[in-house]
Amino acid sequence: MDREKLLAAVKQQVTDHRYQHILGVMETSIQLARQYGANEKKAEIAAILHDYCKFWPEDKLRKIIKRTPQIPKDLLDYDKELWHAPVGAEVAKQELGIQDEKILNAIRYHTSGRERMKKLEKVVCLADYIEPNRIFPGVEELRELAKQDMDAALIKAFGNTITFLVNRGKKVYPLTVMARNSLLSEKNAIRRTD
Ligand code: DGI
Ligand code: FE
Ligand code: FE
Repeated sequence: MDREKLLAAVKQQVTDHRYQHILGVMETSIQLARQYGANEKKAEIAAILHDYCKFWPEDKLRKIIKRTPQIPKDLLDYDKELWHAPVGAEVAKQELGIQDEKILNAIRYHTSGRERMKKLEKVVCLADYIEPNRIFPGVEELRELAKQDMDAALIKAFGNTITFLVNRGKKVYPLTVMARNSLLSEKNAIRRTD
């Protein structure tokens, strides 16, 4: 499917407000992909589809997680806000014909992150935090950092999310902690070879 068809398909799944967010993530993903050398076309497709299942009922998401061998079951023990990402990747593959594993992984990990994230995954995950419609304390700082250093911006973004969850007494999904640790290790490795 081309961009227009995918956009039309997504529009039917989400609210107008969420659709504006998706257009913002799409534009920001293309910019970040261009700046940091990821595939712009793949970034665009992953961004368009990243929140496809955002408003699917909790029960429907739970059922798909339970019956899909590729989706880790431990997700069910964590915040349901995490669920739309891996389910979105599955639906993109089964219903929208997306075969490219890099695109599917960018959708799959856009919320949780993961260890050793690929460039396309970083692009969509960071774009999701900083797209122009996002308003939260510290977003301007993240936008500035994203222009200088994508990894540093993601470390800050995951740090903010982890702090937010801890301050509310909520669990943190291990992949998010691993994503941040892994980005910090990548940075240290670069510094050690200086
Ligand atoms: O779908 P969006 O609202 O555009 O953004 P998202 O997919 O990044 O966000 C989902 C929400 O998930 C975010 O507000 C924080 C929440 N959340 C709950 N538990 C976790 C979590 N996010 C991460 N990264 N890790 C968690 O363990
Ligand atoms: Fe999302
Ligand atoms: Fe999003």
